[in-house]
Amino acid sequence: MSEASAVMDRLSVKSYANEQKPTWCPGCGDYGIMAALKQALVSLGIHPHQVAIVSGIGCGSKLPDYMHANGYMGIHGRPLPIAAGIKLANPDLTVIVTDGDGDAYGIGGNHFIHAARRNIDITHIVENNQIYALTKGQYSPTSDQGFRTTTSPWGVIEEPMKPLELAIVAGAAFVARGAASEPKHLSELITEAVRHPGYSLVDVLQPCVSFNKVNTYEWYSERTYRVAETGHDPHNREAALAFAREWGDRIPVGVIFKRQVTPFERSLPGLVKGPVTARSLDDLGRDTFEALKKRHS
Ligand SMILES: Cc1ncc(C[n+]2csc(CCOP(=O)(O)OP(=O)(O)O)c2C)c(N)n1
Ligand code: SF4
Repeated sequence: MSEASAVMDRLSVKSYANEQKPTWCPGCGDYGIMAALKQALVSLGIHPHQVAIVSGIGCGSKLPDYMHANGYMGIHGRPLPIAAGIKLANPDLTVIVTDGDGDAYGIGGNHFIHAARRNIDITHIVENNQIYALTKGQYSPTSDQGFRTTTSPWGVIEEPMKPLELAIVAGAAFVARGAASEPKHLSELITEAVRHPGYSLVDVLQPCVSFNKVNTYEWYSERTYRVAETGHDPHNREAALAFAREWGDRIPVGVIFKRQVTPFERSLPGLVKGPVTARSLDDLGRDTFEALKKRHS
């Protein structure tokens, strides 16, 4: 074994470290999420060149910058379509999206629904702090009713979105919730999510210590309980929907729902012969290729 490949084989969380110093506030829940993600990738035996981490815009969306791996920061709300393109071009790559609740469920809400429906094999980790943090504390789609913020000085009027319920109803293959304060449990959830074929959502309770003084570490820990300890079978859709709707005094964490699907890319006729990036243009026939090029130029 060469020295280079021996180094490659010594996979540890340090393999994912880079020189960038996070600009996250001390105590931000995003640190725990990044630690959990690194640990999950190590547990899965995935090397930095075998993964692409895609994000949008927001505090949580800075994560790809802080990891030594392929990464792409897109525009606000658009990481899912970017991740879909990356996965379709490179089906062997592990593709992970990390973004905030505003990015995922607000401006990116339509992409969220269709990612769940389409079931391309990607894992979506939502850093859900129930606030728009990067833009300094406006209410988000998951902010609780009555929550006072800069854009809701008299309290949020509408009911919050229930992302787990929406993901299940839209067709997601795997739906889980974790907590940034429990990185070991969270890394187990991410590991299972990455292994599960199709679109996998891991919604994470992520305290924002600067702009959300209500949904704090204490607030979450007083309410969360492990759904596995209730004997829940995540294949039971009706039971899963009931857990997905539960929010308030008790908040379930763990694998809420899963079902077997054939990921979209495995049924795509254009990919039957393998990734297009790995095929010769001559596969198409030189005349057909030139005719297509002419027609579209
Ligand atoms: C098209 C567009 N609209 C609005 C913004 C401004 N903006 C930047 S981040 C952000 C919200 C971020 O909130 P969230 O996704 O919940 O992430 P967090 O910062 O809380 O991690 C907004 C509205 C933008 N950058 N682009
Ligand atoms: S503002 Fe909130 S979400 Fe952003 S880095 Fe600070 S604690 Fe984290």
